[in-house]
Amino acid sequence: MTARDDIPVLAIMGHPNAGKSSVVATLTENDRIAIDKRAGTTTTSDEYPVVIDGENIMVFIDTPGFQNPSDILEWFQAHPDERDLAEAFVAKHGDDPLFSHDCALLRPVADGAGIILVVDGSKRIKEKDRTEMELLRLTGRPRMAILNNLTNIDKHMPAWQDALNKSFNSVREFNAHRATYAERIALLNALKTIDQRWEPMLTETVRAFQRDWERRIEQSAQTIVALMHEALAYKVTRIVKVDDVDSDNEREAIREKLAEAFQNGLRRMESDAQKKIRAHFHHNVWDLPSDSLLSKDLFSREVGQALGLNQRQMAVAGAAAGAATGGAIDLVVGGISLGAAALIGGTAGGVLGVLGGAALAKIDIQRTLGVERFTMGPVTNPRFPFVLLDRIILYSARAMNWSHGRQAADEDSLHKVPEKHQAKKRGFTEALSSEDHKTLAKFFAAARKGKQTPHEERSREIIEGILRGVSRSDVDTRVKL
Ligand SMILES: Nc1nc2c(ncn2[C@@H]2O[C@H](COP(=O)(O)OP(=O)(O)OP(=O)(O)O)[C@@H](O)[C@H]2O)c(=O)[nH]1
Ligand SMILES: [Mg+2]
Repeated sequence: MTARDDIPVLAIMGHPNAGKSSVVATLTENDRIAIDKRAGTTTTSDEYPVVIDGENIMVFIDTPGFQNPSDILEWFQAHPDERDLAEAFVAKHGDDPLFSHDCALLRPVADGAGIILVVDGSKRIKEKDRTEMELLRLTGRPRMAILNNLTNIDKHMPAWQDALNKSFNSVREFNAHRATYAERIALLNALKTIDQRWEPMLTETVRAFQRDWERRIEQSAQTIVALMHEALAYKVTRIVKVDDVDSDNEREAIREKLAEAFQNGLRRMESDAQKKIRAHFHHNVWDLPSDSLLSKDLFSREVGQALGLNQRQMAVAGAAAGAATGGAIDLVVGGISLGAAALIGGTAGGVLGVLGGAALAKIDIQRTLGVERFTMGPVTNPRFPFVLLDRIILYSARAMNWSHGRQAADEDSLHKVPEKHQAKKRGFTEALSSEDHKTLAKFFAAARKGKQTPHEERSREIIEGILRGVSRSDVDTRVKL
């Protein structure tokens, strides 16, 4: 069997700059692999295992591009009696500095790896390509070809399909920059067909991938539920000597600072949860364009308008969760009457977008023993939790669907959503049933009071359901990222 210790080993081969390292990075979810627009980036054959539960379940070997494929092919053709041409070639030339590049390239194959040839399907086929295909065919190893369409020119694709079909057991289109989880699984499944003997082993590998993905979804849903708990029960307190607040201006300044601290606390919680989600999906490189909804302030108008429930949905969900979350806002707190603007604090303009005019939380002022105790929180605004939830799901969708081979590349950016599509897109929570809205609203209401509720379990399931939907290939969430 052409595998090491019963796990599949595949060498990724092809022209310099065909996108080999990008394919390896995407398949192994490793965004630290060197990828560059200049040819000749990879100079040695490097192994990248896929590790699940501390165990290697599969190995990909990134190789340098072919330099002199015709030399290798000539040697292969001149030695028709060799049983294993790659092995024989390396055995013969391993010590010869003139062939060091060719040997670096062929060694993984000589050692038994299967082959994935990566070609740039947007370019015309050249003689050198045919030479590479033929020499890989002659190795006799199980082999698949990947058409990685680098520039979206597809007029050459049929010719590639024809040529590759003659020498490869399987030919697939796979875009290293756009591939989703579902497409990665489809590719692994297709690898089963390149050699029947690999089937049982690959079936196990695919299962391990699926289990791991499912676990990440569960972990992410847990991270999200924990964020909702923390954010909704959050309070900030400032204690000030009565003598230091002897004017309305001073009191107002304290309220503003408190509101600012409250918002910052929520921003920090969101960002901590984002870091966790990023880690669940193995992202180290993380660059967002400035026009992404994820780059905007949590309390900005854009975020408030794009995410969360609409007014009608909000009314239904709020009613189900009781008056506490239904939007009834007690403007008289601690005996001091406060206008809505005062409740919101100094950044009223920004906050209004998210909150639809209602305060984020109440400020309570208590006077005892010569001090005034200003407390803001917990969140009373009924819309805010839905906005926060939508945004962390949006973040998760990006983490789940952003391929690791893409790294920070932003050509043909999916972020630049044309205006005409923007209005049609709905937030994730908006698309749920009103039953689910009610369940979530009840969970949020309990979380505000720091209480447990059976609605939490169901809410976690709802969130898991959304995340599962996001990683299905037939759901195009990318436009929203
Ligand atoms: N648009 C687009 N660009 C891609 C895709 N795959 C790779 N690239 C780009 O193509 C260039 C070369 O990618 P690499 O993965 O470094 O190619 P390579 O075959 O490993 O190159 P060498 O190591 O130099 O042989 C980089 O600029 C990548 O960002 C793709 O699917 N779409
Ligand atoms: Mg490379």
